[in-house]
Amino acid sequence: MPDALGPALATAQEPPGGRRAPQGDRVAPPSEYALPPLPYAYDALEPHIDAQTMRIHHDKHHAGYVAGLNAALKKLAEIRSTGDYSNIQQLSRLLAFHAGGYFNHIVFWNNMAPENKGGGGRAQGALGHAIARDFGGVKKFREHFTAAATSVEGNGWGVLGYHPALRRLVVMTMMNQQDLVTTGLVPLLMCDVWEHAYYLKYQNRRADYINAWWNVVNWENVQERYDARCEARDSDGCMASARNM
Ligand code: MN3
Repeated sequence: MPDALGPALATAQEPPGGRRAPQGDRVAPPSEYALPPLPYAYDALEPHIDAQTMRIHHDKHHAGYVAGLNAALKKLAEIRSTGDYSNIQQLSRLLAFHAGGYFNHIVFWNNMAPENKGGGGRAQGALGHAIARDFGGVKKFREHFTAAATSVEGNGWGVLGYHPALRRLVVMTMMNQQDLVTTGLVPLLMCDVWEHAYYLKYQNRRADYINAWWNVVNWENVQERYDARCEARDSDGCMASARNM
């Protein structure tokens, strides 16, 4: 075999997402997540949010989500090595819950600043323009967001987000904290596990369906989605700003 084909063959046999060198500004995840400090003093948001609330919220609740996220990731690594997936349902739920808690609060803390020292006022520039375009003005946006956030049943969040597929700002709510779609998750690979997606052929054997589905996953498309969607988001600052918070 000619030498010239060597590298091409090696590339073709490389597992998807495999041993390639880090590219561009993609940053490897930390081995353990840490609780970021508040970007201001505990009492900086007084009188609107009191210092004791901030102290407990950050030092106890947010810290708890960070610990939970690290514990879930560690446990998942363990079960991958043992191959015992009997707790996968609970661990998947815990990972989503604590990852949501970890990330949402980083956004939340950075979304706030002391009144008249960055807090208050209104959106300016391109964001202000987009709010006017997508909500009919700042007042309408504020009413909409307030009503939506107020209406959340039980624990949850109100969210203003940019939806990359809709290419517009949207207000969404989420119950609890693990519905990452509403905070801007960019889907790269999805498998429909509604019964309508497999029942006629596989009946109740969902695992058989998913095992078969892996044979038709278009990894080139998955990679293209990653490159296009995530790089585009980097260029408009969404992911870059999240990393820097
Ligand atoms: Mn909270």
